[in-house]
Amino acid sequence: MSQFIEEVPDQKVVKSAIIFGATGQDGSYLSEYLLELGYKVAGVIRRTSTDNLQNIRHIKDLELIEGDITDCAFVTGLIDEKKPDECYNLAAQSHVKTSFSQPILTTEVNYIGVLNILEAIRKFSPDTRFYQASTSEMFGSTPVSPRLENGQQSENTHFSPTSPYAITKVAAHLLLSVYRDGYDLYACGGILFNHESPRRGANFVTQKIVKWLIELDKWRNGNDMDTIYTGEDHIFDSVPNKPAFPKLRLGNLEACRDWGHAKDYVKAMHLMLQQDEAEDFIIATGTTHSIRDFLDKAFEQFGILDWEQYIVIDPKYFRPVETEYLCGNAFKAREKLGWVPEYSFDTLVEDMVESEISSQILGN
Ligand code: NAP
Ligand code: G4F
Repeated sequence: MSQFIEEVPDQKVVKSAIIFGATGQDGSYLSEYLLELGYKVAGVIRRTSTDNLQNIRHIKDLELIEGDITDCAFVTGLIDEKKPDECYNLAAQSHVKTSFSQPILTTEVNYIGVLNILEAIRKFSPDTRFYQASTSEMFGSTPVSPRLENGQQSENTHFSPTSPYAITKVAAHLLLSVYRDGYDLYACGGILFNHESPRRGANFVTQKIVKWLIELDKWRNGNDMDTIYTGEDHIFDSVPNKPAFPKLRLGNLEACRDWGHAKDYVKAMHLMLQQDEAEDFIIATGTTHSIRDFLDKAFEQFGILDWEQYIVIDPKYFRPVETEYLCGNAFKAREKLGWVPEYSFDTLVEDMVESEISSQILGN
């Protein structure tokens, strides 16, 4: 039994969980979700010189523990001390483009970090159930057809990673079956397709677009688009002496992603650890959209239909190799976990835009 399980007054046993990567998008939603379910939750956060707590500051009852997943002594000590019922590894260098410029760091965090946790669980807390944040990026350049059934990647689709990030995730994912089969650990890989939310990091494409639109809207300040004209890199207003506004600079607009909402996806993580046997699952919406589609929908929220004139294609944002097409088949998760997403592509974009507008009004 977990050492930090406590008997609560009504005698119910409280489950315990550790979340590595608690400050991130998923870590913050998962912390909230597990606390709502009555878990005792400890979140691992990195010591930083600047604020990284914006996603979790509001969460009461989340125990914060400073540490780094690459520090074997820290990870081992933590797992040994807490012996949690469940351990979720959401910590990662999670930006695909950054993994091309920082491949060693990406490997240390995304692969060695996972080994540190698995070894600690194996040696000191073998009853702990482990969730690893695997990713659709592992499918990489899998051709759309004829290998894909219905144009969707499933648990049977082979991995063909196209970035250092994806390779670290494949390596970590392969460790899971080794620890399952070799040491009888309960270790699951959630192969999650892209999921976004108001808490998405600002340098992922969806949030980058939404945040730029909010700034454009503030700059417009009630002026309609008729009074605005565009140059090569900037947008100009007919109001005299008003500074020009920089256009939105993006890379590849043709790539397709299966975008869901992080709030739906953290529920699937939890479900995966409640099964009789540990298995890997695809978590996805089953629909895919290009970056162009996202631009259509996001600009439409601001009444702008001709978004092309506000965009600059900048080679800086292209990757050396691109994952062009992702669309997931979550049939197994639906059947075995009973998991069905609540958000659609449209409601996801609306939530991101509306939340950003509200947080601007509230000054958060
Ligand atoms: P995220 O917002 O970038 O969060 C990553 C978290 O990892 C942050 O809390 C970060 O801390 C922490 N971290 C980074 N390096 C660390 C280290 N050395 N030690 C300890 N913590 C460290 O990512 P996310 O979108 O929530 O994704 C969660 C996980 O799912 C990641 O593993 C990601 O690769 C994977 N994934 C994401 C998606 C998606 O679409 N979101 C899809 C599939 C898989 P700081 O706040 O201090 O930076
Ligand atoms: O938003 P992105 O950076 O996400 P990406 O590369 O798909 O990775 C995310 O999803 C993965 C799951 O499939 C996770 F494993 C990973 O941790 C992360 O959460 O880019 C999405 C697409 C790419 O095709 C990229 O080339 O948008 C394209 N893009 C076009 N312009 C851009 C930009 N991406 C970014 N970040 N910035 C741009 O300016």
